[in-house]
Amino acid sequence: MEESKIMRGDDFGGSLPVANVQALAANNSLGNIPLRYIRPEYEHDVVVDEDSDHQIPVIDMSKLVGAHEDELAKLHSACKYWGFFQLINHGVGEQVTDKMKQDIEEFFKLPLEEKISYAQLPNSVQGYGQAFVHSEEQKLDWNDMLFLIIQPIYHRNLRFWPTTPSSFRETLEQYSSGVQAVSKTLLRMMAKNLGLISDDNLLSMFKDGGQGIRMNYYPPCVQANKVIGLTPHSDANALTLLLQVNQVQGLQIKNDGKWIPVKPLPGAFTVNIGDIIEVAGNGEYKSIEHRAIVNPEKERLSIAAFHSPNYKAMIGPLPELLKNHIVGYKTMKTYEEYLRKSARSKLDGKNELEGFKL
Ligand SMILES: O=C(O)CCC(=O)C(=O)O
Repeated sequence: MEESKIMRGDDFGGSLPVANVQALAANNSLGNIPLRYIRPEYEHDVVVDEDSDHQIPVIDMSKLVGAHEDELAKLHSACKYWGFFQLINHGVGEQVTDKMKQDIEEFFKLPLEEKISYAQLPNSVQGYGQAFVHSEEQKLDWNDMLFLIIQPIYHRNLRFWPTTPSSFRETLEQYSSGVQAVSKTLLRMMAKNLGLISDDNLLSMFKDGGQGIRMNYYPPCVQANKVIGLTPHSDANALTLLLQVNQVQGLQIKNDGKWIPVKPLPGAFTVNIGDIIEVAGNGEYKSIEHRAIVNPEKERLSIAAFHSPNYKAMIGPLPELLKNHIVGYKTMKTYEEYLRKSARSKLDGKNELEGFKL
């Protein structure tokens, strides 16, 4: 019994049930936003002009695969100095990404009664709802989401997989295998760039690794500058591939103490380094805080695909990288332990990873 619960990712701590934000926004044209969504703590944050040249690097995957040394060097610098980049020519077909966008837009348009048939259950991280809510006092994000574990297959719980639109499951299946292949290739390139003699030293951690997909819906908010779509956080996984679904921007990343708005290129994935790569690389690559803001007039949707090591893998700085360096991080006995801890905490910048720094 206990084993099967763990196998389905069902006892990661879940999230307390809170109001559906899409319904709240639909009934709230006057801007009377409940206090739990008002976030004065972000009021004085410095945000760089979105037309500034200070933008995350763009990496061309077709050149990486073609072993262009310049592009590999560009990737290394993007991972080292930014922890974020846009990936173009990644090889996931437009018909796959477009269908994924279309199906998730259709899902979020369904009546609330239909969507909540896929609602999270107590103690489950999967399903439709809101994540990382652990106390009645906690401030809330202006966001609803559908989170599904895709890999390894025995962690799936089809109970939470929408059947409307009817193509949803097949579309998600195709999309998830596309982005997983991209993430594997990127990890291989990163292993090379980190100077690992064999990429297997990094990739062995990812055998039967995890993939979770979080589909975000940010309704418009008349007091958009007072709420936050997604609290600043770093990702507790290895590598995230984000697809912006509609034309509304909202992702911001922290760089040098300021927030930089990301302007996604058509068809590109926005890729970011997660905590696990920061630890395995002994800090050479950094996982970066990011957040999502809300638009006053338009809804915004995004799809984040999180790629992680095997739940049973031991995670620490790779010994091969330590020859002339001081060990910067503690070793996690298993990745699962780290994941459980972060799933049971509210989002809070890079706080979870701080506890592993030496
Ligand atoms: O919606 C976005 O742009 C960010 C999504 C994200 O960071 C997440 O789902 O963890």
